[in-house]
Amino acid sequence: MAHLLVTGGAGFIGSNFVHHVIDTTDHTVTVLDALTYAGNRASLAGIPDDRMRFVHGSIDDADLVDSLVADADAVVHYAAESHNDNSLNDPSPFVQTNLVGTFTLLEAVRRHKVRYHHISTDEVYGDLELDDPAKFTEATAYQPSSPYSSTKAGSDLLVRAWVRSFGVEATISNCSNNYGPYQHVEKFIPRQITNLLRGVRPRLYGTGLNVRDWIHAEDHSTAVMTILNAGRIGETYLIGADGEKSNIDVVRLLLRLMGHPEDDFDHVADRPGHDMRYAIDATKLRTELGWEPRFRDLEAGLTDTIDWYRTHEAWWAPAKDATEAKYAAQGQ
Ligand code: NAD
Ligand code: TDX
Repeated sequence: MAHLLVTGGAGFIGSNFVHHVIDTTDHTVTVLDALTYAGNRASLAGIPDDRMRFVHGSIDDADLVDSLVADADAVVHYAAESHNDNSLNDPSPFVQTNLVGTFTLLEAVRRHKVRYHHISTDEVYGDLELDDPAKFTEATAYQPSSPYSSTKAGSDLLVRAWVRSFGVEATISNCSNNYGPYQHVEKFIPRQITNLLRGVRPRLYGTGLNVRDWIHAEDHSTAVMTILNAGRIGETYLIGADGEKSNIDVVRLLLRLMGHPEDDFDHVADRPGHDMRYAIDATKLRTELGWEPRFRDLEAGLTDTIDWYRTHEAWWAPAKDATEAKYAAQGQ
């Protein structure tokens, strides 16, 4: 039995991981989360108090972080500003949370010699051309495009330096696009599902030919647990489930699954600097650590995700109007 400090545990992927830990181990968890617009305490409902303690605070609060890290056997760091569009409007919280927050955690795990796992994204590698047979691997050079991805790339580099210079016991994972329940309605898939539930047509940026490599959040959680248990210190592991699909195909699939004509969507203004394609080669994780994804069928996964949004309007409705007002102001 161990005690994990999970940052960002009230967010989409962090809360999935906390539920996974509670359901599959006897570990206890402290969640440190600032409950920004993206955090939701309700995403952790049902977890007993003797298994999880919730601390409302920020990862850039050095004293708080120091005291929580001192009590932990391992830190799993999910907390971040996570939305590319927001980073184009105001990069400042991205620098503060993703860079200064990660620095604060690294200094604490260095002081207390605590195992650290760093959650990152495939976006640190920039993008691929549509007709390029290549995928990202652990050897791909960093070339981030947006303020979001550049701050995530910077945080990865801090981790690598703290491993090499100070002997911090860290691993890093870079995962592809996640989908599933509890994802904020600002993100592509929940935005379109909740639009359709409200009788609004889906909104596709630009041509919609951009490709994302989709993985279910539960598969992300099992991969992180595998790396935490068996990953080699200092190593980076890419996480992906061979789920490449163009945005326009995802929108058509959602429309069909929700009973609408497949061309019932609108093209809106493109995202500035919009990455064309992401694709993950997860061979290292699969062959070295034996991890395999469980959700291999995007259509089945989306069907369940649609059902979840249909039956959990109370969870997403409070954020929907403000999110759409932001998009409307930028023509999207
Ligand atoms: P999210 O926006 O849903 O959740 C982020 C959480 O972090 C929220 O609960 C928020 O309150 C919290 N947070 C933000 N700033 C904080 C601070 N200063 N101190 C403490 N808590 C703070 O994000 P997500 O989609 O769940 O992403 C989680 C992590 O996974 C991020 O590091 C992200 O870069 C990474 N990631 C996401 C994806 C994806 O597809 N969503 C893919 C790969 C990697
Ligand atoms: O309304 C929309 N219409 C649209 O066409 C929205 C919100 C998005 N898009 C496009 C932009 C992207 O090509 O859909 C794709 C996915 O968009 P997002 O959900 O914003 O994700 P992305 O920018 O790909 O980044 C996501 O994956 C990597 C997460 O938000 C990041 O946190 C993660 O690191």
